[in-house]
Amino acid sequence: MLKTRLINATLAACSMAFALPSMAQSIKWDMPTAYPATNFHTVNISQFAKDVDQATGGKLKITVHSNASLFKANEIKRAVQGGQAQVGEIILSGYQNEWQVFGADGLPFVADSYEEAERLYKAQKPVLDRKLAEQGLKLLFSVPWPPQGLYSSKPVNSAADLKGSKWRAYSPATSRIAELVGAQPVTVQAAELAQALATGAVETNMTSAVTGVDSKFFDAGVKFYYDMQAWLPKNAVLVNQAAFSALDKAAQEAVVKAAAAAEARGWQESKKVNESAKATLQKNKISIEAPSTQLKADMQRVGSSMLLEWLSKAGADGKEIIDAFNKK
Ligand code: PCA
Repeated sequence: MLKTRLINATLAACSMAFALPSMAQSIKWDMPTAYPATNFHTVNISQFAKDVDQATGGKLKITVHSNASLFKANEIKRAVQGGQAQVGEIILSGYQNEWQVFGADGLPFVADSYEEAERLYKAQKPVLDRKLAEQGLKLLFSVPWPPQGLYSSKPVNSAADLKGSKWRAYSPATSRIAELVGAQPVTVQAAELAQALATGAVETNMTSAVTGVDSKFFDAGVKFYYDMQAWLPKNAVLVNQAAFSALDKAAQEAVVKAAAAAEARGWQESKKVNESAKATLQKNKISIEAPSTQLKADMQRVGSSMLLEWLSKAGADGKEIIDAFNKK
């Protein structure tokens, strides 16, 4: 009798010892991003983290590390793959050298409106999912940057005006544009762009209106924004598959649901912020202009040769995407 009571008491104590910490403990994920806390992508991601916290009753806490503070832009994917971070945001086209398909949305004038970007995403998604699964990763959501235009401190009327300029690149494709127009490509992540412009390490670059505002291009002598609407590169939030699988079913569902909401919200925000950012550039004396016929034709020629190069490197995966995209 005494023995039974003792055993019961011991068992109870044991189960308490195991139960208590797991009740009190929440799972903590780190989430590196390469963009400033006020950028619309980061605001969207912070809302995603909040939604997950709420839906799981605080069981899954995601800490967002913005502005490349935890890992540099080009290190984030490897960090999530290796489990140093459980979840993170990358710019897909930044990783084109690893696998061509990542760069499908970084090709000039292939998908150059929100509507086309959405169709390209649909065509790209199954191929991306396949590859990421092989890498132990899962795509949670993807949101485009606003259309990419050309910034310069001097007027640019044709590609010839870009010759020899120090051209900032954020991806293999933006480097390739520089090579094709005879500029000098320098890779600079967004978090270091303001400084690179201010010191003269960078003179020209293609990015969105919103990055021009984030990095205060107007304070660094940039005077012109040619609204070329050349492509809409996407950011993607990736989760380490093993970290995701370790969650209980309810938490997994909460993450997937919050991700779907973040994706829908992000696409809407991207459109909105493009308009407000252009207004801010203008207010700060950056002249927003349509590209000249010559500049447009020159850049379209650059785009056509880049598409051919890409198709030859991207093989069957690339063909699958472009065929699906062209089907409408
Ligand atoms: N801003 C990011 C990527 C594309 C964009 O619009 C950047 O300039 O790094």
